[in-house]
Amino acid sequence: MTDLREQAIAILRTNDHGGYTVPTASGLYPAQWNWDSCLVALGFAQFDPDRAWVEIETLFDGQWADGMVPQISFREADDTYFPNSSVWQAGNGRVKTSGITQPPVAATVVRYLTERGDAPRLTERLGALLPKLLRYHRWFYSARDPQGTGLVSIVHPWESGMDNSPVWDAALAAVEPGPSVAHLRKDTGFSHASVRPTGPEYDRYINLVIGYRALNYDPAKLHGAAPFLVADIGFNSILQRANRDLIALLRGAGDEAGAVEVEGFAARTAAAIEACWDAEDGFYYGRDTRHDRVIRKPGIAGLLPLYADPTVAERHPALLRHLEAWLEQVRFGVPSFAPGTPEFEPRRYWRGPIWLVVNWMVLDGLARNGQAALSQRVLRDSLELVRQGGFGEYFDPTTGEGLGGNSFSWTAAMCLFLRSLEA
Ligand code: 9WN
Repeated sequence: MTDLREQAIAILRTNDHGGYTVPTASGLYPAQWNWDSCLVALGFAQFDPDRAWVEIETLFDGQWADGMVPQISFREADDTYFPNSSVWQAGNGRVKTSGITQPPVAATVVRYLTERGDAPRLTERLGALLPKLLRYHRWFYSARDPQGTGLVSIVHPWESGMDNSPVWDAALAAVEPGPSVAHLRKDTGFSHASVRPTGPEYDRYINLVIGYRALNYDPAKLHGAAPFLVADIGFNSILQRANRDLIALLRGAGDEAGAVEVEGFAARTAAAIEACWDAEDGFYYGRDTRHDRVIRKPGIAGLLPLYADPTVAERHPALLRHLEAWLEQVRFGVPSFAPGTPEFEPRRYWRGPIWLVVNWMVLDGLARNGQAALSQRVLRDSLELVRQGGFGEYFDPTTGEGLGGNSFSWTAAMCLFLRSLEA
């Protein structure tokens, strides 16, 4: 058997479709996905720094004129995916895309690549990307937080990256299902239906797309009209971390005005995330913006303020107790939803399984918060999962079995990247 590193590199090379990496070799996702690409760049950085930058540069070629960076850029035949480009009918004139976004990890990854300092033409490339990153962050605050609350809202569960998390159950149930799309689904031809989102969830996912398409994905209309409008704690934490990384990049490049502008965003978001702390439960919860209520569901997103802010553990040690209690109930960490709750399903997508990309955010946040032992525990579990379960899309926390798509790019990338963090 070849070494894990060699296997991971081979997966990224195979899934490299020329300047962008498809999420899996299986055909399940025949396009470029936003946060997949950014996180995959962390893997490429371990053996081909130039290729890591290319991944991000290609992603930003799909950026819209208003600054949004789409969830999906369709760059090849996409008939094995539903909803494909002919359903979305969106793009920027150069690239066909979906009409929504995904968790903004780009600035964080670009900072990492910049600090490594090992890519060719680094200053020139960073100079070209920085204005695009700044426009992306501005877009969030104007399009998705028009009232200036400090929390941006997502308009579709797909934007969270954690599609069928129990955190969305109530907000999604309030969305009209529209006609059944069971006969159009392609995902269940690649993965067993029992580990994918359900039929009623898919009907609503697509009905939201059809409604937004009718509005031309115009942000000025979407925020007011979106039947699903949620200020997710995970999404905002990822944005906040990216704000901090963007400030460092802008200041490093001598763009003081840009840095001060993003500091303004970050100050609002820091205060708003802190207001999401629930002292009674000792956990962070997001809000259903549309129905003006707290979403009291313990998803892994509630741990991500650790990734945004290195002072969280000191202020809220109760958050760490939650994580420890979760880890006691499973064989491997970190489950995507609290084990022991009625909603927890260890094999169904974002309702319990482990996703290594989120594990990285949790363990990175723990390390920055001075929690070395817990961080090492999550790091060890993550690498052990790949050793035992292979390069699946996600893993069952009770058995370690790899599930979903195979030869998965971000799992391979995390394997390479996390190995570089081992003590
Ligand atoms: C919709 C590509 C993407 C990931 C998401 C994951 C899944 C898509 C789908 O696959 O979502 O975006 O069709 O199921 O939930 O996080 O980016 O790997």
